[in-house]
Formats: sequence, C-alpha cells, structure tokens
Amino acid sequence: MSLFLTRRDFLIRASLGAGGLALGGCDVLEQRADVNAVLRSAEALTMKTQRLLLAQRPSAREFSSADISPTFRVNGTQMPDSQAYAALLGGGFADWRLKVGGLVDRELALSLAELKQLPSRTQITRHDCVEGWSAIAQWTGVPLGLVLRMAGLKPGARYVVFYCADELEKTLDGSGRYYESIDLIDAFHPQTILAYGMNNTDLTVGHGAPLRLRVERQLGYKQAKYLMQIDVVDSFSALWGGRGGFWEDRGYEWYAGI
Ligand SMILES: Nc1nc2c(c(=O)[nH]1)N[C@H]1C(S)=C(S)[C@@H](COP(=O)(O)O)O[C@H]1N2
Ligand SMILES: [Mo]
Repeated sequence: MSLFLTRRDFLIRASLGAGGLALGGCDVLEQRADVNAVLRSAEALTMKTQRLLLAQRPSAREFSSADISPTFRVNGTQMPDSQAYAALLGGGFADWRLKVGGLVDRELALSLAELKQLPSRTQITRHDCVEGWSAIAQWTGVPLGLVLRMAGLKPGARYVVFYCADELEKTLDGSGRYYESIDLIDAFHPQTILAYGMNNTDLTVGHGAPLRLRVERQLGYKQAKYLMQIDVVDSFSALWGGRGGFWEDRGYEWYAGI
C-alpha cells in the first residue's frame, strides 16, 4: 500500500506520526475513491512493478573518462544489409522512427530529434562480449523507462522486445533478424538507456546507428544495435525460436548477467 503514496499522502501520513501509521493510514487511504482509481489503473501497476522490483537493484560499475578504451571493437553486424537501412542512413536518419507498441496505452513513433530532446543519461560502462573481449565507453541516451512511461504500460506487460534493422543470418522466414528482449526489471533500471551517443558523438553505423540498447549488467549480445521497434509483450514464446533473442534462439542464455 505504501508503494502508492503520493508525496502529499506521504506528508499527511508523516504528520500523523507513527501512531497514525499503526492505526491504519492504509485503510483511510483505501477508502478514498481517487486512490482506489489509481490503484486499479495500469499506471499503478507499472509503478508497483517498478517500486517493488527495482528497490535495491544493483548498478553496473561506472568508470571515469580516463578509463574509456582507445578502441572499441565493432562486433556482429557492421552495417545492416538492406535498402531500407541504406535509405535511412542516406537521409541522416531524418526519416527514421523508433516505433513503440504492443501492450501500451499509446503507440509512439519517435524521431531521433525527439529522442534527443528528452531527458538524457550519460554513463561510462564496460561492455563484455561473450567471445571474451571487453571495452569501456561512454554512452548517452534516453532512459528506456521514460519512454515506456510515455507510452504507458497495459496490465500483463512483462517484457520489452527490441527489433533491429539487421539480419545476421539470411533466412526465408526472417528468423535471421536480430532481436532481443529484457524484462521490466531491467527495462526500468536507471542505467538501461536507448543510446544515440557514444564517447560524445553520434553512434557510428558500426556501433548501431541511430539507436541501440544499453542494458548494463548483461553481456554484449543483449546490447541490441540498429533499433527500429520496441514492443511491450506478456510473452516472447511466439517470436521466432521462442527464446527471446537471436542468440538465445541459438543456445545462449536469455538472462546474460555479467
Ligand atoms: N542488431 C545487432 N545488435 C547487436 C549485434 C548484432 O550483430 N546486431 N551484436 C551483438 C554483440 S554479440 C555484441 S558484442 C555487441 C557489439 O557491439 P559493438 O559493435 O558496438 O561492439 O552488439 C550486440 N548487438
Ligand atoms: Mo558479443
């Protein structure tokens, strides 16, 4: 119950003192129609998810600019091999939109300029690839949680799926498309950002232009490059191999904790 207190409610309850709390400030609040309305809403659900699950979430270590690696390898796709991507790149990504859909109240189509106008976060972290190399870089982007709050989560929301522009394997059924997924715990983690900047410049094509995921505390293959669309879902079992990602479908762990 205390998870849903507004600042005002908190102040009221705080002024009641410990006795007031023991006497059941919760009961009083639950009788209020507006509080109940909030409790029933999807927003409260989102908030509950965040507050409950994100309390005491450890953060990935952050470094100083002196630690930034002089070179950062480009791995996996170096340049998506499609005319659609080539056209977007040719136009300086002016026509690119990040689509946000699935279990949301409002579908979004955000331009790069719009994303850059949103509050940003910059962090210097170490990227660890499962192949055994690491590199430290500074990433700048929009907290994913902020974008999800803009869209509003519907009840049932559990995962966020990221669809990329590249096919890492050419297949007839599209199962070679790069995609990834994370749960809401990671989605609302403050270090989980949709990054458009690396080491103070726009992302290069090699590193995932115009937008990539940074989900620190997980391995390199979770850091999906070339983002085109993100969907909020209750399950990813119906997607391609059903295991939540291109590499997961090929045997890698879905939760690739470092
Ligand atoms: N779309 C897409 N995202 C991807 C990949 C890819 O091939 N395609 N490779 C993954 C792997 S295995 C790693 S280690 C990192 C590499 O990111 P980098 O090229 O910026 O080093 O991106 C990850 N995200
Ligand atoms: Mo990797």
